[in-house]
Amino acid sequence: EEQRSLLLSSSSCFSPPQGVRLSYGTAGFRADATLLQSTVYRIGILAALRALKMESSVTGIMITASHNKVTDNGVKVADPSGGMLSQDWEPFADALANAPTPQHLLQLITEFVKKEKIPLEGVRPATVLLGRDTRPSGESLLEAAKQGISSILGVAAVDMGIVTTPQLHWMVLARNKGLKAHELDYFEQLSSSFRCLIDLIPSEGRMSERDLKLVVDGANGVGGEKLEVLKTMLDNLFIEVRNSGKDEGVLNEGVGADFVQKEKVVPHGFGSQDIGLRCASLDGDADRLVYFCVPPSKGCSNIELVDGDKMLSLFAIFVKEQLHTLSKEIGENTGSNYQPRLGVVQTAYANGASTNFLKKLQLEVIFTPTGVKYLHEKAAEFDIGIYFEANGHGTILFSESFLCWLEARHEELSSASKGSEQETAALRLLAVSKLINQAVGDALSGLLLVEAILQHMGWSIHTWSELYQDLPSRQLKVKVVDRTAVVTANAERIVVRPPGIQEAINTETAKYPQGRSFIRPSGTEDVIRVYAEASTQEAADSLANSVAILVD
Ligand code: NG1
Ligand code: ZN
Repeated sequence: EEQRSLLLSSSSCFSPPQGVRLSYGTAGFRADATLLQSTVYRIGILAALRALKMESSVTGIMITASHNKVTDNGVKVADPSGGMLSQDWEPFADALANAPTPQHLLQLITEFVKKEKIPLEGVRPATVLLGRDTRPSGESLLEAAKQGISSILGVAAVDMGIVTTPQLHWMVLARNKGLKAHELDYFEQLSSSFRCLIDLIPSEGRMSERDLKLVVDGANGVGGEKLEVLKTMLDNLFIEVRNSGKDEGVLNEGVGADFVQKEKVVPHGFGSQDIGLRCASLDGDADRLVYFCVPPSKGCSNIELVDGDKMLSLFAIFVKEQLHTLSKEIGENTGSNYQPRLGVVQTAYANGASTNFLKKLQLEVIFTPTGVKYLHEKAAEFDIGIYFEANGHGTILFSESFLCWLEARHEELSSASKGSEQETAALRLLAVSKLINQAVGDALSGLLLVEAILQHMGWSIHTWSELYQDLPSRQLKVKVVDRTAVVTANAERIVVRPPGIQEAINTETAKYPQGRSFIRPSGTEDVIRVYAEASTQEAADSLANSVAILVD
């Protein structure tokens, strides 16, 4: 009864916006910030219930609209695992967001609590961690989330302040493992595992000071701010942060990983003074990362882009090399028969050249639909699963059982053959598992891993970039009345509805050497996305255009 009246009174302060239907898409709810008060309040309730349902654990709420414009905002929930909200709760999120009145809302909650058997009374207190990016609207939305959380008895909200999306997910995971989970602990873990990887580099590989310089575009968001702190804890890497959000620049405007990857031009604040330097770009909430080089001459405006596919390739090469070393025999010791399963996960947007490259490395390549939650889920099926979206979101997942085995193997090796290449390889893999965020893709930890591997290999960004040549590609979007009319299969690579379209796409594609094209409804915008690649840019553009006409 107390619970009922608490919910009724708090929800009466948050009426949903008129005439808009919100849906929990691939990245939570996103909309113009002025429309989100009631949604965020209701997600506060959901995150609190989720924490109770999962045996009074810790869940999280992140308020961000990532790479979208500064006036937008959004909200997503982190599950106790640190990953995205379990997909079977998404319909409940939709229903909550769209409930027209407090009475409807209360009824929905009552039914859901009953159906899911969520313990409301006599339970251990649960916690929801709250974070937000630098958007001005974040402050009041965070208040709304707090109101939602505290309208569920037995659940406390803890405000982590302005953090990157991956930091918030990391904190949720760390808290549920019973570990220290403050921002300083995060920085400490990243910087110490980075140092460990650097210390394990064979001495002949050391780079010159100039090669240790990296210029980072912070998208005028939270990532730049955090990197300014993190970089002071690093030796052997000299980071200059631009677009850190401290000066004039606007969040994501002409800057950031999404802009750089889609437009293939240098972000604001970069220019001819950076020719020859290694540059990287974060997105607005620092869960995406791309690398790039400023073009050598004025006439050529296209940057040399090193995207998520190439990060995946770099990580895969390094991990594979360590696994190989680890499996080598040492003298009489036959090593171990255990063969860890390494797999890589991509989406249809992965450049075809990257998929070929990975297959040539004899890696198991799996495809999933767009959306981190799908990639993450697949990667978690391997002992070591590496996933990346072409746009720069990705990470490496290590299974618990593999890490246990690796710890034990390392113990064994360090007593039998300390300093052997096998022992060093085990140490490297352990360090990678600590450096790379196990909850979600993380631009800051990804960046440190890239830097450590480049130093290990003694590679410049060009050597890395030249692992393979990207096929020219083009992305278009087509506004449609009803994007749900397009239904896809086979990890979005085939259209099954409306009938006939796939055949027409096939006919167009067949006209182009190395042609590949697909369409899918966006999960975050009201559009159909068109993707095409072919052997030349002109061909990719022309294929994309003719497929777009089929959609219209
Ligand atoms: P949609 O709108 O479903 O294409 C976009 C990105 C995804 C992912 C989500 C969430 C592309 C083609 N799609 O999804 O990769 O990042 O946003 O932010 O980049
Ligand atoms: Zn993002």
